[in-house]
Amino acid sequence: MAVILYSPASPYSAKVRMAAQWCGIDAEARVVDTAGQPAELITTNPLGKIPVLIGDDGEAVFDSRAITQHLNRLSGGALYPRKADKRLQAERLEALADGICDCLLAHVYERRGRPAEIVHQPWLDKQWSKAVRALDHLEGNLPKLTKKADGGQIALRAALGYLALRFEGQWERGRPKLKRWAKRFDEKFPALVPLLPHA
Ligand SMILES: N[C@@H](CCC(=O)N[C@@H](CS)C(=O)NCC(=O)O)C(=O)O
Repeated sequence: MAVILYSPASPYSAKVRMAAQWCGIDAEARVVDTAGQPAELITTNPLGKIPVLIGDDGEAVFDSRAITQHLNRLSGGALYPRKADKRLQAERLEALADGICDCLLAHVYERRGRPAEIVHQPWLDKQWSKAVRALDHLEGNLPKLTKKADGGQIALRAALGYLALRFEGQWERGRPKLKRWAKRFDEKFPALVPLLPHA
């Protein structure tokens, strides 16, 4: 059986686990502690980052967008629309959602990884301002929730899950549509909810 190396709080991991579930692809989800850079992680992804998908044949796939494309191929196209314009929309939404996560992670790592006296506030502000701009863009250009989930919608839901986990109370005000969008996603796709980022 395939294996996904992941951590419960990781938004990119949540995205690929949700995507695998959506595609009907069985994979053993195995928690790894990236801080320890265990052999299982660095031998499959020299960057020491999660998620990593290890196939039945032992072949490792990373990063999360390579994994979602791989899952799409394995499932015969369950994750991205076939029509080029719709597919581009889904892939762009996924890039935006992952980009929000990149900024949020940079913010979290700056605070977690540095002694408090050398945390660089302008760097935190810059990362947060990018996330804010992207969230405002989404509030004004809400992605359509289609009957079938796609890689873009799943990535956005995972990113909003990460915001709820690490930035609770800091992003919701002024973005009621985005909040409602997450609720509607959960109602439509309840099987994916347990895979959202959690502590
Ligand atoms: N672009 C990568 C980002 C992966 C990433 O940054 N994962 C974080 C966890 S959410 C990680 O492994 N951090 C540990 C590290 O950078 O050493 C992807 O989409 O998979």
